[in-house]
Amino acid sequence: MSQPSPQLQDQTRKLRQQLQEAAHAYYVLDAPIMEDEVYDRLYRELQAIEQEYPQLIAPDSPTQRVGDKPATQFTSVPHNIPLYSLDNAFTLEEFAKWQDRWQTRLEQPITPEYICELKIDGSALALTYEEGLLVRGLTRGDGETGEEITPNVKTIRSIPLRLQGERIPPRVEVRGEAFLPLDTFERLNQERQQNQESPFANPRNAAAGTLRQLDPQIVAQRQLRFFAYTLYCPSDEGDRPFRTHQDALQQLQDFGFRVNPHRQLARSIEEINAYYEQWEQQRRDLPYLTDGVVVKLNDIALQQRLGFTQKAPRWAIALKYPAEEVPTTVESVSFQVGRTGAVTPVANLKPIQLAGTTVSRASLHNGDRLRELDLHHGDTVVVRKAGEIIPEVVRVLPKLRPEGAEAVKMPNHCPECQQPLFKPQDEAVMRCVNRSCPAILRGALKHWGSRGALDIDGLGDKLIAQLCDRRFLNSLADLYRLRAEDLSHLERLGHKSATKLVESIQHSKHQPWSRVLYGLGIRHVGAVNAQTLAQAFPTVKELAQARPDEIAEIKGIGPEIAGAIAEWFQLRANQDLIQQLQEVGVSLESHPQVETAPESPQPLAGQTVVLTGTLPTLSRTQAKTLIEEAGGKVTGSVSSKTNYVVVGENPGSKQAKAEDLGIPQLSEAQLRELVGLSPQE
Ligand code: 0OW
Repeated sequence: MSQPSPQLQDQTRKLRQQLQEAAHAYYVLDAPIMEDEVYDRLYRELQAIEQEYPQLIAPDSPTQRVGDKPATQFTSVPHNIPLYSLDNAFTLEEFAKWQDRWQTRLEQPITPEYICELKIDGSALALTYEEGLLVRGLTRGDGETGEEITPNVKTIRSIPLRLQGERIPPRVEVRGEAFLPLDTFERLNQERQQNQESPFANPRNAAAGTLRQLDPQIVAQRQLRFFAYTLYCPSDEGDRPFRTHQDALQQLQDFGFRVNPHRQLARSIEEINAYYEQWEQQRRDLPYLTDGVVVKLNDIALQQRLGFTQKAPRWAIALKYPAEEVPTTVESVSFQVGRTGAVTPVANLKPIQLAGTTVSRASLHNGDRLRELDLHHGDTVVVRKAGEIIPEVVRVLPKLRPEGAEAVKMPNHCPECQQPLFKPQDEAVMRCVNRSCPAILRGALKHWGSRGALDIDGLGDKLIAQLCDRRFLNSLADLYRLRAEDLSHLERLGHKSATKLVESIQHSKHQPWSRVLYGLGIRHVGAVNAQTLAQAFPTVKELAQARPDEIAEIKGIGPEIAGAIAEWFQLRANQDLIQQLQEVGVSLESHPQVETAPESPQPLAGQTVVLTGTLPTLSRTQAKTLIEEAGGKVTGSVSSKTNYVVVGENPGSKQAKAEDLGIPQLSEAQLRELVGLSPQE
């Protein structure tokens, strides 16, 4: 390896210094000192030198932030110092009680000095620095152990790779909140929806999900940010060598961390309340989500005297903002028909701002809910979004009902095909059962072409709607009769893309039998069950002729699913469909050499989910099936390995554990969203 000259070594050090200062100014101080293109040019210059002289690469070089190989998994590591959660107060009375609690632990009452901070709604991180260098980053996990995600943490520009300043202690532990700015969150969800991936429910889930990405390149694209709020400098004399929390925050800033600038001292409940109320409004202008304020005793010695309960410090409390509930009027109610024919009422609202997003529609779930609410046309309703992506109507304000308003009723006939609707006795949903209903056909085509099924590139929603509206398609089989010349005059589809689409459709004839089976959209037969069934019944004939009890014997397929499958094959319309698909050359049997697992990552691949409480429409079996079909695993207890907790009515202690561990919670509707089902399929 050729040796770099002393001049080159000096130039490289200066270049690195310049880039670090520019990045610090941009990502930590929010005060750029260099144009992006100048930064990029200097960055490439440094990259070129490091490529030629690898011995000049320093661990804190900006080029070392994004690793190139994805991890295969994360290891759980015990925290050097546990990460605590925070007790919550929702009213000033509760805050006063908290204050009394810690006051009574002291020999005599003191006049406290508090420090107030915004409570960032993100995902907590624990960082370890040795000799000033970032050596480890852990997720919060259960507070005792976290997952080691150092390569991902290094991609977060507002986290210094090396501590700045003089007299750096040998060991430094930093805690803070990683978060996604709201505009990044919105953009990310738009991308996900375009790629037919389920949107993140909220910025907190998005941050937690991003931090647990195996590939640091993906994490780097997400542009996570970080606010530090706790500093330990472990040494023989203890680990908090500063008198107040305010000094600690200043020291964090001097080390090069981003610390939330809206912190403020307070000496009375009135001052705390003023801060709480000020930010209840002002936080809407912030580029990140907050869900409350954190009030801490400023004096470190007092913090150490008071110590911790089993899960939280006695010297800090979170004053939470109520889940966002905003009134608005229902301008109209539309009835959506999903792929399975389920009819879902949706309220079209006068647009409102809700938890950082504009909301103009809210799901009314089903007919039972509609009757419960006793919704009338033009009603004023309260809409809530306590962290869910799907806002929901919480209650109606009947006193504001317009004179003579009509109650909103579920239609008796399908709004799409006018056929009568059915309400299966054990279900809350109304269903259209007309197989050639345009909505069902559109849903069936969308599902058939989706990534986990026949994976037909270019068969998007708009094109499907056009093809159905113009009667090009009356069944799935018609897809295989399409010719490029039929399509090229459709808007937004030139001859080239029409040819490509037809090729992609024709190619899909040879997809594995398990994908075809999944693509048929039989209730409860998702990608996982389709794999199992395709192995047990290698041809459609064998599956169609199998008795329910034979199907039920297959591992992982219960009697409920077996019944749904047998019923599906008994329907005349489905037998015709199978025959038509065979006529147009779609293979409905296993080809051993191509049988592969669905490449497209299933929405819950590798994720562990816990169910708690009674879900509005899904039984435990159904919910379990839904999760397993999406590649997830259902377990009985919440731990740091749990990725999601699905919360129904009267949830047990599992929900509290999830809160403690900062594990994202899902409503049933949200679970459906995550696995790509419409709210009522
Ligand atoms: N989310 C926050 C925040 C904060 C810690 C210190 C000891 C216990 C809590 O903005 N500003 N300050 C703290 O202080 N914690 C915060 O978030 C915590 C992390 C885990 C649960 C809460 O989200």
